[in-house]
Amino acid sequence: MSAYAAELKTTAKAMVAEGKGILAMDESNGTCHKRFAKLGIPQTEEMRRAYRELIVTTPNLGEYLSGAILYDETIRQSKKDGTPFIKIMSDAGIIPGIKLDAGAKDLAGFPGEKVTEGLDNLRDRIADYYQMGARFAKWRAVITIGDGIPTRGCIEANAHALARYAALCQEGGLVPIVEPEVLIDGDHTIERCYEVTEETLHTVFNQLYTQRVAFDQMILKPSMVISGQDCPKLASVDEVAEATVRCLMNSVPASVAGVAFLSGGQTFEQASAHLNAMNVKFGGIIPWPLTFSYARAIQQPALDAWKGEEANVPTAQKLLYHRAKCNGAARSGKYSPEMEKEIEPALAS
Ligand code: 5MM
Repeated sequence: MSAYAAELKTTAKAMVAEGKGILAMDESNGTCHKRFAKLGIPQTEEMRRAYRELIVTTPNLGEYLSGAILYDETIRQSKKDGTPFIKIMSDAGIIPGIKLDAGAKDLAGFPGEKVTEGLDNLRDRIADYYQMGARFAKWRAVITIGDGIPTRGCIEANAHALARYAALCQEGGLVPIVEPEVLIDGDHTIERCYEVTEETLHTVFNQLYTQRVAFDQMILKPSMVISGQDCPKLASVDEVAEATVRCLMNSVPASVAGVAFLSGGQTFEQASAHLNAMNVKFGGIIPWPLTFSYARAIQQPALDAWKGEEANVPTAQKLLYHRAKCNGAARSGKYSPEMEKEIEPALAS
């Protein structure tokens, strides 16, 4: 048992607190630059810092965010006046987390498939991040659906790495977010997504058990069971909610501290509606809190409005706060599409 077991349980519970969820703001520089490039924002360290300052200084964000996942560069950065981001977040009641994976790389011998790297030296990195103030971590594995894929080789390699990462996190005092993402890319049906997600989750939990990971001291960050984005027949909100909960019920141990979904390329309204439907329809029977750990589905409207201009910061912050609020409501089954109309008057004021 980890020397940190009691602290890990407390942190994990706080991460999935009622009405709150997690913001993923852990884009590596490459991903951040892709998003900046689309909007003509200069791809520099200072612009990355300014954007993350916009996020962490958004007033009252802690009302709806329990935590935020940072990137290595970001956890070391500060506001222009010198206040470290970690302090601003902690003062706002937002637990700092850190991305620990080194990205998904081609899996040797398995064309079209990836394995996530980053296990080398991980124990020492975890100790450093704990010292800096991080209290949870994230590792994302990527599973692609296509012709003849995913293979067992890919699913097992990723599940093993996720479990090794999670065990090291618990040893070092960080709650592991275990993120096996089944990509939305492709024309597959929701039924095919169900099969792949179920096989992936069974394999991941088998490996977590084998590596002696404590389920009540970890958070699962899965993708939803959803039609591929190019599928001719897209599943409805209720179908996604039903298939996702059925899949989790068949593969996730009841003692897992919480489930925080990724948005994976859904629109921000879809991401809120799907999470809400799961909590409304199944909140009474599921054993774990279901919340969000979205990146694009929270950040995108704010990034679009900011465009790299200081003058746009207040508008961007209102948009960010509003998306956090919508998803905080979805965490409790209290979101409605009507909430989307609240933002217009707020922007005018
Ligand atoms: C923020 O994006 C994360 C991946 O970053 P890199 O690819 O740059 O390492 C990603 O893991 C993210 O945290 C999750 O996929 C959730 O993001 P979405 O946008 O799918 O909600």
